[in-house]
Amino acid sequence: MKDTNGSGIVLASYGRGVLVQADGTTLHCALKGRNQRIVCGDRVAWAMAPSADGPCIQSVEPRRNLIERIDARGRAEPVAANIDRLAIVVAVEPAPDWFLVDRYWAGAQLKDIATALIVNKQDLGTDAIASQIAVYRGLRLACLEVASHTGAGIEDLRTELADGATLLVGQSGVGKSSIVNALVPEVAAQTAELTREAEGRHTTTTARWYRLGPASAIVDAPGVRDFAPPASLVRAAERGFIEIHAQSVNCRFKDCHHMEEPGCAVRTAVINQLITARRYESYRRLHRLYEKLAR
Ligand SMILES: Nc1nc2c(ncn2[C@@H]2O[C@H](COP(=O)(O)OP(=O)(O)O)[C@@H](O)[C@H]2O)c(=O)[nH]1
Ligand SMILES: [Mg+2]
Ligand SMILES: [Zn+2]
Repeated sequence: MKDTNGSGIVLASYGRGVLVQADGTTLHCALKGRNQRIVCGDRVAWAMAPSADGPCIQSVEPRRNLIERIDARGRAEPVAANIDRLAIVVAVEPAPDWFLVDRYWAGAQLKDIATALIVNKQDLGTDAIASQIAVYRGLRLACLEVASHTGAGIEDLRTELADGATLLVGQSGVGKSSIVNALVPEVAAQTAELTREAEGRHTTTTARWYRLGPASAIVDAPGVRDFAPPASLVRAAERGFIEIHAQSVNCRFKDCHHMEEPGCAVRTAVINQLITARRYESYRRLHRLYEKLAR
């Protein structure tokens, strides 16, 4: 007999329903109401609803965290829940937007999520970006070089991601989906098919959750450029920049924003090249963005 209820994890959300990985099977589940907002990574309970002609979501477990992106109108839009690690993907081609990398890292820091940098397309060489990668290594950010096309570094990456759920972010074209394909080819093909069926042609920006191992998963999240900061931290962008946060204890004013204030130890550190000017510029941009969001 077929199960009439159970629990599972949401692989993708497509507006009118969600794709759920239940025990040994994958189900399309309808949402209970219009206001039920469910994202990939959510743990849910489902049941066959007599009124509906298929399984329906009954409840959602409390989330450990929720990653939200900022949409074009400046509003927070949920992307994925229960994330343990952010993996920022870059490549020599397309040329990296380092401000974007800094904002991703800062967004993760503000949510207490571990971060790693994946340098993909190693087969094309990495000379053009080596100096910037050295900056991140110097700041103790884990950096892994891989090539999803040749398989180079993929087994090391698998080991690195063996625990918990990792959210992949990065510019379009850096190879996020190719990395998922290199790690879990069968799962990737199956999930793509199942979500295509349900989504139709329109949605290309839905995050998708792929099981990696018994206790791990990888989430491909296209179209994420800025994370919504936790409201409580809107005025503390500096916590996303470890080297700026470290210098801030020496600023004259305790609530220094490191913008124009006199006696700012952060600006002195930039002049003395203890903080790279580019990272400081990233901080200033993020600070302005958060101020705009707070208004
Ligand atoms: N040379 C090279 N190209 C790659 C590699 N990984 C992905 N690509 C190419 O980069 C392009 C974008 O890949 P895709 O996975 O769609 O990127 P996404 O937009 O980040 O998901 C495609 O043309 C891939 O074939 C790699 O390791 N080496
Ligand atoms: Mg993709
Ligand atoms: Zn300061």
